Amino acid sequence: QAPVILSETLNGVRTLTMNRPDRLNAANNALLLELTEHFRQADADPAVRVVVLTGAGRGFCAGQDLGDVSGAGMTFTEHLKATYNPLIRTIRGLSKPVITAVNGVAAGAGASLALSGDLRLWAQSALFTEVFSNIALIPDSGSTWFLPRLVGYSKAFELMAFAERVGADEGLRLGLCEHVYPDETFRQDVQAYAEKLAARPANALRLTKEALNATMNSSLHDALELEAILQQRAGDHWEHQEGVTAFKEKRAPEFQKA
Ligand code: T3D
Repeated sequence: QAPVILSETLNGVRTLTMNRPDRLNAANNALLLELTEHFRQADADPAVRVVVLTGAGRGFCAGQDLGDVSGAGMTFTEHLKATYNPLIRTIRGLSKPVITAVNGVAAGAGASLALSGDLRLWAQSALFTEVFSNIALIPDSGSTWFLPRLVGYSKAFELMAFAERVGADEGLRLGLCEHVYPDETFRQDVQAYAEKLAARPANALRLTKEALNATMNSSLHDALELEAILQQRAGDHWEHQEGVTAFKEKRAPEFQKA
């Protein structure tokens, strides 16, 4: 049987591919648990500087596998707490940047996954839909947190209430993704972008993520306090010295040392 998650690493970029293409990579328990484990492994592996999440075939992820709603006899609450919630927390808490590379349809919890990346890259044929209300469920796996922060409360509610389908051009306009690339070159474009990110200072980006995630819920006062603490940790790191030295020597900094 084919693995539900494919993993490959190239030039510091680990690409995790959800691999149930005949179901548009709809998520069953095996996919969710294995994906979480792959993210944890990538976090612990010093060879990995950036993680990319994408889907095999024409879909990114069609959300919960509807042949297996709420997963093997669990209540919805139990299921979310055992599978989706740890996955989303792991992605957002990862000490390395995560790129969600949305190659096709991202529906339901698949839309939440698409939003969960630090950076979101879409193929021209990407399609985003908070499809939950079509089956009279509420958006989960972080959508109620991510989406209003990107598009505002009322637009988020509209997308959720009507399960509207958002294509790449509108997704870019709404800020659901940072860049859209042609389908034909999508994988190469994502890899090139990820390699550029991998060349940035890893320690500083880890601390930047920590600060950004904390500020999502904090006051300006708290954000300033935390910045002051994390800046010390960035400034004490060799990367900072390299950046300053490179500036003075009028050369590009080298952050990606073996
Ligand atoms: O605890 C809990 O369990 C609650 C958690 C809930 C989280 C959620 O994600 S709820 C939302 C679940 N997802 C959906 O409701 C999406 C259902 N799918 C669709 O609406 C459409 O398939 C899409 C909009 C995603 C794509 O449409 P289209 O026309 O491009 O493709 P299609 O023909 O509908 O689908 C292709 C195949 O994938 C098809 O199988 P077939 O006929 O070729 O054998 C279809 O049944 C299958 N598929 C698509 N989505 C799912 C799925 N199979 C199982 N589960 C799916 N979610």
